[in-house]
Amino acid sequence: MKVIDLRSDTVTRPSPGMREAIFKAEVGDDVFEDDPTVKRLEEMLVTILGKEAALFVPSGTMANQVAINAHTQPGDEVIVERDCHTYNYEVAAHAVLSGVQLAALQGHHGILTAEQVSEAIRADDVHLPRTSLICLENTHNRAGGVVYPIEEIKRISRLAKVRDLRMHLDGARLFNASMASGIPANEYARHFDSVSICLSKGLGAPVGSMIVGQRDFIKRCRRYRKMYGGGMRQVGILAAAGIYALENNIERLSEDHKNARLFAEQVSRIPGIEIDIDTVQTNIVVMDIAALGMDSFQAVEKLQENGCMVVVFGPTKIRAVTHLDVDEEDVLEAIGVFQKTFSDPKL
Ligand code: TLP
Repeated sequence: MKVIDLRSDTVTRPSPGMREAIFKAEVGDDVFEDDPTVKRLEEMLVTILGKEAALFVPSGTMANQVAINAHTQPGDEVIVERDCHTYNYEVAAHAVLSGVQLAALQGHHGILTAEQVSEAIRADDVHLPRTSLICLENTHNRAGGVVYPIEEIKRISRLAKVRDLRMHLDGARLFNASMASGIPANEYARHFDSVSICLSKGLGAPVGSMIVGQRDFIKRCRRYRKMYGGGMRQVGILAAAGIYALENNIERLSEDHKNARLFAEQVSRIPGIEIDIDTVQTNIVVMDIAALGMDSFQAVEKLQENGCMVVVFGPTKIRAVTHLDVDEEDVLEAIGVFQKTFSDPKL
């Protein structure tokens, strides 16, 4: 039986063109900084995002964690949104590896306002942790792929400058935000000291994330990457996939967005499934299935039996993500699986 895999945009497999680029990659030892393909990828990101330097790392989690460490001192506090990836899905690495605590503020659809951030900045007092960093996420995964409004980013960034705080962007899906809003990725990046992006999500590379920022910051990141075991050797074979992804797979993200919209519009018509259509701005669809009278684990299991894989996203929430290995026909099939699974009165 064919199974449509909508668990994440991380599930894509390298295309023949990407595999050819991997096959042909020139390599060197990247810990000695002499892998020419890694250098080329890093230079590409520097140009695309308009920063001084870039670093190739194995994962989005490592990118965020290395950046947090390079921006902070142990005992600092980092302002984040409650539903962000760093707070929820990075195994509390910030606490273990950087010795910082997070001030996790509740946003609206993952978006914090400058006023909320301002209120959370600690006063200079002997009892209190020192606020040193603000991390935002664009697009916001748990909120359903929501694009961070650029005006709010500008307001928060102005506040950060006045209060002498650093700004990091978890831009795992920054190119999705850019394609959806029409705002160039470097226009988002401009307002942050550092940005992480993932090559292995919607862009379709098998492995890899990048951090960009100022030269001295990236130098510190390079040390933490090594410390975390992320110094890689002939990794040009993976960087080649990243270059291919940047050259070929950014523009097409809008197809994923169209497919997510189609999926959300049809699936939201199924009685018992709630989707906040306003949040479906990119390639992620979060569904609340409380009214179906089953928990999300049961729902995911039944969907898989019928031919569609999605993930549990909370006790009554499930998530579907469109990506470059599913086309409109697959999405129509997935909609059919949902209709069949949840319209059965004997559920
Ligand atoms: N997200 C994964 C899961 O971990 C939830 C997914 O399937 O969406 N930032 C954001 C916003 C992310 O969504 C993710 C991965 C990461 C960072 C971490 O990237 P990796 O998986 O490469 O460590």
